[in-house]
Formats: sequence, C-alpha cells, structure tokens
Amino acid sequence: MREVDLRSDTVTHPSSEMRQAIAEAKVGDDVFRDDPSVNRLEQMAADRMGKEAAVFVASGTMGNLISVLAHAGRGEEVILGNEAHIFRSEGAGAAALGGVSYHLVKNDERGMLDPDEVKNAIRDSSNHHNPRTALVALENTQNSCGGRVLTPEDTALIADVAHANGIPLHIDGARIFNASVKLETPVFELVRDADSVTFCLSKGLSCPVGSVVCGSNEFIENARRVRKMVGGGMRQAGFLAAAGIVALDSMVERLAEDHANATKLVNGLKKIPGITIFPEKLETNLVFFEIEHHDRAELSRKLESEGIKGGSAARRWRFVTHYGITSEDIDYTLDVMGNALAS
Ligand code: TLP
Repeated sequence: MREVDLRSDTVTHPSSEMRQAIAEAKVGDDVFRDDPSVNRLEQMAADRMGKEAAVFVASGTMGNLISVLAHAGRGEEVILGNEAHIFRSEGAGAAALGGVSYHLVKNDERGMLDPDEVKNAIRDSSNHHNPRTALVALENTQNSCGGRVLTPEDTALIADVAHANGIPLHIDGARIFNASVKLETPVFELVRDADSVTFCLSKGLSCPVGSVVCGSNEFIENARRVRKMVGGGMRQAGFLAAAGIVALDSMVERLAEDHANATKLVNGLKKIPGITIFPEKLETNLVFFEIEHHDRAELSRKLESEGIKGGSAARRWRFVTHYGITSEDIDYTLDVMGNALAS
C-alpha cells in the first residue's frame, strides 16, 4: 500500500547524499569547538543569513528557547503574536526555565503584527510597576496562520518599532527558506532587520536533526552559554551537521516542488464536497482546511487505513508537503479523500 505522510515536513528522511555525508563526516568535540563539520555548518549558516556568527542546536524549540533566554532575563517580557509557535507549542519553555513572560499581540491572518500594537505593548520601564520589555519576536513562515510569508518590508516595520525603543527582534524562521523560495528573495534579506534568527534543518530541508541560531558574535557567545546550560552541548554533532551542510548546498531550491505539490493539493481539495479551503491563502507548503463530516475521527482512521497520515480529528486539518511527497502521492491522496468524504 502507498504510504503518504502529510503530518509535517518534520517526517522527512535524509537524502542519499546526506547519508553518505553523515557516514564520512569529520567530527570532534563541539563543546570544545573542535568539530570541523559543525564549525563549517555554522559558518555557512551565518553567511547565508548575513549574520556574524551561528550556533548549531538540537531543535527549533531549543533554538527559540536559547534565543529568548539570551535576550531576556527573569521578570522580563517578550512581545510576540498570539499564534506564535514560541507561545503556543514550546511548552512555555522561556517562562518555565527563564522566568520570561509572554506579552501577546494579535497576529493578523497572514501572521503579521500591527506595528502600533507592538509599540503600545512595549512597557514604560521608567514605571517601576512594569516588567521590562526585552524582546520582540516574529515568525516566518507563520505556521498556524497557514504557512504565510512575511516580506522584508513587513519585518522592517516591526524591527523599526522595536529598535526605536532599544529592543532586539528575533525571528522564528523554522521555515524561513520556504519564505525565501516563495518570495524569490535571498534569505539574508528576510532577516536583515532581525538581531537573531532560528532556522530548522530538520523540516523542509530534510535533515534528520538540527536547527541553527544566527546573530552577532556577542549574541551567539551568549547563546552558546545558554545552550550548554539547557543541556544542548552535543559533542560529536558533526554527524548531524554534515547533513545540514548538504541541505544548505542542495535542498533549498527544491522547496519549490513542495509548494507546487501544495498548490496541486489545494486545487484538488477545493473540489471535494465537505471541504472548505481558501486557495488564495496558500503560500508555501502548509495546507490548512476545514472538514464537515459526521465523524471526523472515523474519517481520520479510514484515511490512515489507506496509508494517508495527516490532518486531525478536529474541524481544522493540516496537510504538509515535503521531500517525501510526490505529485503521484497528491493524486492518490485526492482520490482517497474524495471517496472517503463521498461515503
Ligand atoms: N512545528 C511542528 C510542530 O511543533 C507543530 C510542525 O509540525 O509544524 N517554530 C515553528 C514555526 C515550528 O513550526 C516548529 C515545529 C518549531 C518552531 C519547533 O521546531 P522543533 O520541532 O524542531 O522543535
């Protein structure tokens, strides 16, 4: 039976080139900065992002956590969107481990924040009742707003407000390369106005493990200290970094295929009665839609019995295209979905 795993782009398996690079990787103890593969990946990542330095971390969650903790201290605040992954899906790590609180501003439907609302959210630190605002964070692409992209101009609007108040800007760029491919804009332009960015190797870029945090030399030194503190010093991590090097060299442009498959999927899903989908909102590889069905849990089980993983038993479903999904997989998915919803 065909297996089509649309749960996330995190399910991707490494390419054969990556497997070979992993097998042959030159490694050392990265906590001593001795791992040549990690050092090379970090240099490549910093160059790509137009930043001074970078540090390799275990996951996107760890990258964001380290970034927030490197920017903000106990009792300080980070301003971010109510749909931000950092707020919704990272176990409130910065609050739990660092005593940092989250000050929410509403994301609009494309994941953008209103610069005036961000401005109003910044605390007057001369008033001793107030916590100090230590950071503003954006997400690009914006996962739960549908994988929407923020342009360099969007980011500049928020950066200007933050910087005018002496506050740094962090970007959760877990899928920033999807935004770069969609906008046909080099990734360094998307993060030019940010003081730090986390991006993931383990999603659309298909690495088995890993994310990278980029920023100034001073910020990354601090981030390394926090990484060690949270147990993220990984020793011979070069085996993982070797896949990341292949990813940055050869897996970025192909994200366009995932976007094309997502478009094909959306165009097919919109023809299936019972599915509500807004094709004009699709920008990258995250496909959100709603299903009217008398028993969504049953529908989910039926799809799984036909080899399709994804969605959820809730009204709002998500399918994600990635390196492991072909155009034929989309045809198959649309056939199975059409039949399942007709029955
Ligand atoms: N997102 C995962 C799940 O957590 C939902 C997914 O399948 O989309 N930032 C953003 C915008 C993300 O979407 C994710 C993962 C992360 C950070 C965290 O990355 P990891 O999973 O590497 O910790």
